[in-house]
Amino acid sequence: MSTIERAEVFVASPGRNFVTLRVTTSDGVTGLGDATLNGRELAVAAYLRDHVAPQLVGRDPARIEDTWQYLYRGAYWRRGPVTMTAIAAVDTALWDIKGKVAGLPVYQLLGGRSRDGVLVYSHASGTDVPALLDDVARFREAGYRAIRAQAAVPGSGSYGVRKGAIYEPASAAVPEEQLWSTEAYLDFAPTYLEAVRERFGFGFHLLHDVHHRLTPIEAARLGKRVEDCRLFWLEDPTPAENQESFRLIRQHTTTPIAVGEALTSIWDVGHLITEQLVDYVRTSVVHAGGITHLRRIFDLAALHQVRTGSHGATDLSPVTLAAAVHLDLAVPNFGIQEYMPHAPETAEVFRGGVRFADGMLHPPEVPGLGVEYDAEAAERFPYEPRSLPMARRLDGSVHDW
Ligand code: GCO
Ligand code: MG
Repeated sequence: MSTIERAEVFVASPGRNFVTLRVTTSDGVTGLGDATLNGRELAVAAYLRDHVAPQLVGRDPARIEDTWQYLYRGAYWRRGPVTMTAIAAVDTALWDIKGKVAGLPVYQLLGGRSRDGVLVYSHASGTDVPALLDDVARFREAGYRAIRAQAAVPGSGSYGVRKGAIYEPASAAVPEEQLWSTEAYLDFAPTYLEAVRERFGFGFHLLHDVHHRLTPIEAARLGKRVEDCRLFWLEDPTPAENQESFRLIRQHTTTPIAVGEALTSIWDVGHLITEQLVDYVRTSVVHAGGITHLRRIFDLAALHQVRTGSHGATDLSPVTLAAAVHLDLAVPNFGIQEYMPHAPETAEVFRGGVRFADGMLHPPEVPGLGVEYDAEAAERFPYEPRSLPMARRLDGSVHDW
């Protein structure tokens, strides 16, 4: 029997920080898993190195479900982003190994294709409305069929607006403090979403991310106000610790709602799904326990007419993106996949990966996930401490970023 011989953890910053797990079997087969938790990278690296890797050695790499249960139930302590990201990395690496051993791309192991390609959306943004409109035009020309639009709120801070070519919110070792005014945002955001529809029409999907900034009643007001923009979704309108709070938004608007990029388990989204309080679930391979657990969430969602819309910002590595596309291709209730191209340096370390064409992503047609890690090249990009920003209201109190 083949056994797990090594589980190595790499931390490097090719364009941004990534934590990567590489599992090697006694037959010399390797599998990769992404373990990146933005701004908390070293916590997951230590969890993997100190607690998980020693328990993997000698185990059967083919027993994916059993390993998931062993790491989840066997640890006694449950859920949470650090634990679930570490479990995700192991799970993803084992799916990669299973695909390589079988000689099949991972989507074939998940039931095969349900569609020809994976519809993606990318991020258009601007420091003002004209800059946003130029950016939307650029994404339209590049062939995107779905575009998220964000503009900086005048006189108040923002989120989701690119500073350079790549969107990268983790800006400094100590969190940068940004200002926030809900009133200014609620007055301004609908005007630029309307400006996008006025200039470019309705021949593509338009999305918008609220980034947990509103209360349920404020979110209800926004959703109602932008109904004529026919958004594909309004994302994270309010924090989701209290899943029941989405019912109030639902009662007031037909604008579809997406939630889940910061949630890590089926229990964090179960009520949202079974009560049909959202339309899209945004949990990801890397932060929600790997392919095994995400598939479980997506299957629950399918029973309740909730579609998928996984997180795919640049802090999710090319390994996660590939794993996401394999799963997106297979599940019946796929909705859309977030996609932001990585920095050029990222491709010097992560070789291979997904292919973009005509607004869709396609998986690598090779055994496994189709991404390899160049550990030697990674040494040229040492880890840099970076945190996500935080937000304060105009009176100085802390708000949700
Ligand atoms: C998105 C997200 C990101 C996150 C980031 C956090 O919708 O893509 O909101 O911009 O803030 O990925 O790590
Ligand atoms: Mg988001």
